[in-house]
Amino acid sequence: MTFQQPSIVESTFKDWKYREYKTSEWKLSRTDAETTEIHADLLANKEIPDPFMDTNERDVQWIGEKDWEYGNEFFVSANAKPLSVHELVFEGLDTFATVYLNNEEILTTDNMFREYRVDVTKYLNFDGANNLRILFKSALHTARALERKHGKLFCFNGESSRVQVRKAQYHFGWDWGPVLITCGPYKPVKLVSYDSYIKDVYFKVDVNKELKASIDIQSDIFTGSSSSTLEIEVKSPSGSVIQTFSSKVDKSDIFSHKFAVEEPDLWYPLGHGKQSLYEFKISLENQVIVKKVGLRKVELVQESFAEQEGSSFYFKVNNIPIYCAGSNWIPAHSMQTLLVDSDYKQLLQLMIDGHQNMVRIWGGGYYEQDIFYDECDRMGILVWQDFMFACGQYPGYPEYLESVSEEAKHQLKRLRNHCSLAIYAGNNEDYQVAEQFNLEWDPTDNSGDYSKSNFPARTLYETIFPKLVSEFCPEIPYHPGSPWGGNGTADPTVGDLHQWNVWHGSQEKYQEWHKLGGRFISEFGMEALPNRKTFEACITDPDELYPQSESVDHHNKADGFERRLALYVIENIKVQGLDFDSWIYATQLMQAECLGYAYRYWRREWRGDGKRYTGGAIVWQINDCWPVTSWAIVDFYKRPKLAYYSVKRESRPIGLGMFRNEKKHTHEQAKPHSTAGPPHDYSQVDYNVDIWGVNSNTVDQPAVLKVDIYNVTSGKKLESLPDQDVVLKSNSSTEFVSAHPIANDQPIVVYSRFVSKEDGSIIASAGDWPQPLKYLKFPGREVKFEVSNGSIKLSSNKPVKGVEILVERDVFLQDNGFDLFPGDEKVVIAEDLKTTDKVTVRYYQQQ
Ligand code: BMA
Repeated sequence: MTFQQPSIVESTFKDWKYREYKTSEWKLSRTDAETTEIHADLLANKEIPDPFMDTNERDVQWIGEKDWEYGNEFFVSANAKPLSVHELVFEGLDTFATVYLNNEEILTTDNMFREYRVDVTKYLNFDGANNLRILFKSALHTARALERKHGKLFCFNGESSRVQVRKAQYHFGWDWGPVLITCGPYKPVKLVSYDSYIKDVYFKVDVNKELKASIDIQSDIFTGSSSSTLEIEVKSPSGSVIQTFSSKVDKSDIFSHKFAVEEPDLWYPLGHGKQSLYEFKISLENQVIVKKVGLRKVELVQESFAEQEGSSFYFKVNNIPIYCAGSNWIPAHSMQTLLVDSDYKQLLQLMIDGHQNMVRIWGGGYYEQDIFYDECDRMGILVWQDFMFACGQYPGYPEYLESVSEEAKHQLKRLRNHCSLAIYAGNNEDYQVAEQFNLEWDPTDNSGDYSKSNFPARTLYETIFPKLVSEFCPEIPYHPGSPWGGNGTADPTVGDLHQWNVWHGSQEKYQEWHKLGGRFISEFGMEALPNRKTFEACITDPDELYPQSESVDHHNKADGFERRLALYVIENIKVQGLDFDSWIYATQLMQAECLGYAYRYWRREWRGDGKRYTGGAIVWQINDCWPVTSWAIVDFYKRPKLAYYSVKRESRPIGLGMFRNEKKHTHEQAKPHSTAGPPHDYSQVDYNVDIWGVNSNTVDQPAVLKVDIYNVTSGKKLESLPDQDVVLKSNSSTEFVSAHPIANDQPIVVYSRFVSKEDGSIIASAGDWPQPLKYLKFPGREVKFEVSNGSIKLSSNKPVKGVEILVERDVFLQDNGFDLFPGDEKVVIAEDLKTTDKVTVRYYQQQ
C-alpha cells in the first residue's frame, strides 16, 4: 500500500489558557472548549460569582475594564508538515485582538463579526512547539477612546460608545440584558495546512416561475502548483444520486458546475410543505465538504392594493404567499460560548411546536451560529436576518465602512447556502434613531454617499449592503432597515413596522391592537414575569422572592417597568393577592391576553389575493439571554410563559377569531343617562361580535360553526346561534358572522368553535370575553382534572378563564393558560407527564 499524502490537514485548538494581561498567572480555560470567553472562564474557575445570580452583575463589571490574554501551544502534525500553505484561521475574535505567533505579531483585529486568515508558513516552528498568544484589549476602553476621537453619537440602550465598535451590542447592556463586556476567541481558531483547498462553495439555486430548478455550484478553489481533482455528487432528498461530476482543476479560480433539476423536490416553510433537502458532496483530494441544501424561491411582495393605501409586505415561497407568524430572537446567552447545540434545537423546536414559521435575528446580537441556520433549514423556519446594527447612530468614516464591508461579505458568503434565509435587513431601528434625534435623513436624496451627513451609516444600509447582497446572494430580498418603508418608520401602509405604542410610546390599551396594525409587524410585545422556578434559580435569598424586591427588580432592565407592568395589569386583571405567585400569574395572563389579541386581529388582515393587508406578526421576543423579566414568551431556562400558548393558539393552521364591536349611544338616543366625556361618560354601549376563520393550509377547510353565548357570572348559557356550515378558504381569513348583537346589560362571553363535519370534534375554538377582565366575577367554578401518562384531561362546570396547569417537574405541555367551557373535555398532551407527577391547576379568580 502506498502512503497517500493528504492535501489538507485541519486542526482546531482546544485547551486554551488565559490570564489578566501580564499581571496574573496563566489558568486553564474550560476543559475541551474550542471556543471561549473571559467571563465563562472566570466563572468556570470560580474566580467570579455567577453574574446571573442575585445582583452579582454589579460586582463583575471590572472584567470589562481589563485587558486579557489567551494562549495556546501547538505542534504541527507530521502529516501537515510537507504541505505548502499553513494558515491560521480565526473564525471570530471578540474583538480588539493582537495575535502573536512565536512572539511575532501576525494580526490585529477590530471586528468580532469577521473571519481572519493569516498565512503563517514562515512563522511556524515545524520541529517543536509553537506559541500562540492573543491579547484582547478592553473593548469598553477602546470604545470610549474611539468616541473621544470620532465624537459622541446617539443611541437607545447601552452606553453611547458601543456604536463605535463592531462587537455584539447587547454586551453593553440592553433593556432585557446585563452589562457583560466579554472578550476571547469566541469562535474556533484552526490551523489549516494544504496544497490545494476549496476556500468556499456557493450552491446558487435558481427556482423559476414554473418551479423548475437550476443549480450552479461555484467552488472557490486554490490549487497551488499542482493540479487536483474536484468531485461533485448530489443526492436527492430521497437519497438517489442525481448528479456526479469530476474534473481536473489546475488554477486557483471559481469553478462553476451547472445542472438543471427538472422536477425538483422543493423546500417549504413549516405548514406549507416538506422541508426537503438535497445533499451536496464536493471534494478536492482529501478535503470533503457535505452540505444539505433546500431548493426554493423566496420573494418579498410589495404591490399596491385596489382598496387600501400603500402596498403589501409579505413573503412568497415557491409562488405561495406565506403569512409569517413568528418571533424575534436575541442571543440566547450573555456568554454565548456556553450555549450548546441542544439549546438551539430546543428553542427552535419550541417555535415549531408553537406553529411559528419565521424568526427574526435582531441586529444587536450576533450573526448566529451555523447550528441555528441548519436547524431552521431542517425545521422550516424562515429567517429574517438583520445586519448587526441596533438602535444607534453609527459612524461612517472610511476605515469603519471598510471593516463593515468585509464583515458583510464574510457573513453573506457564510450564510447564503441556507434555504431558510428569507430577507436581509440593514439594521434594527437606526432610522427611528435618525427620526428621534433629527439626523440628516432626506429620503429624496438618493446620491448613495451619505458619509458627510450626521447619518453616515445610511451609506451602509442603502448603498453598500444592497450592492453586496446582490453580488453574493441575489436570490435573497434586501430591506434597508427594520422598520423601514413609506413615509417614515411609523408608516402603517408601507414596509414593516415596530408597533411599540403598547408598552412603550403612547401606551395604548392592548384591546386597540386592531387599530395599530400595519403591513408587517416585525416587533411588538408585552412584558411578564417568568416562572417562579426561574426566580428561585437566580435569587438565593428566599426573603427576596416578592414582586418588588431589589433582586427581582435587578432582573428587569426595562425603562419604567414597574409603572408599565402595573399599568397593564391594574387596567385589566384582578390580582388575587400581593404574593409572588399571584403577581407572576397576573402578569403572565395579562401578557397572554395582550399578545393573543395582536396575533388574532392582525391575521384577520390576511384576506386573500389582492387583500393581503398584513403579511405577518413577529413578537418581541422568543427568548432571554439570562434569567430576567422581559418581553420573552419563553424564559432563559426555556420555560414557556402563558403568552407562548396564546400566541400558539392564534398561530394554528386553522384558527377562529372574534372581535367585539362597541357602539356608543349618541346623547340623543341615550337620554336621560348620558353625560359627556370621561370619567363621567355614562352613555350606553351596544355590543356585537364578528366571527371569522383563518386557514393557512393549501386546501379549503369545511366545518360547522357553533356559537354559544353565556353569562359570565352565572355561567348560564343564554343563547346558541344556529349551526352554520362554513368553508374556511385556503391561505386566508374568511368572515362568517358580522356584527351579531349581544346583550349589553350583563357580562357576556361568546364561545365559538369550528367542529368537524365528520366526527364533531373541535377543529378550533375561541372565547370572546367582556373587557376589561378585572370587572368580571366567577363564583362557583369547579375545574376537574385527571392526569394520565402523557396527557391531562380537564373539564369545568361553567366558563373559566386562564387555566394554568402547574407541574412540579419541568414537563413541556402542548397547551396552557386556556379557557374552559362547560361540556368540553380538554385534553392537553404532555409527552413526559407521568401519573406520579405532582400536578396542580389554577385559574383566573379561583376561590
Ligand atoms: C425594540 C428592540 C429592542 C428592545 C425592544 C424592547 O424595539 O429593537 O431594542 O429591546 O424594543 O424595548
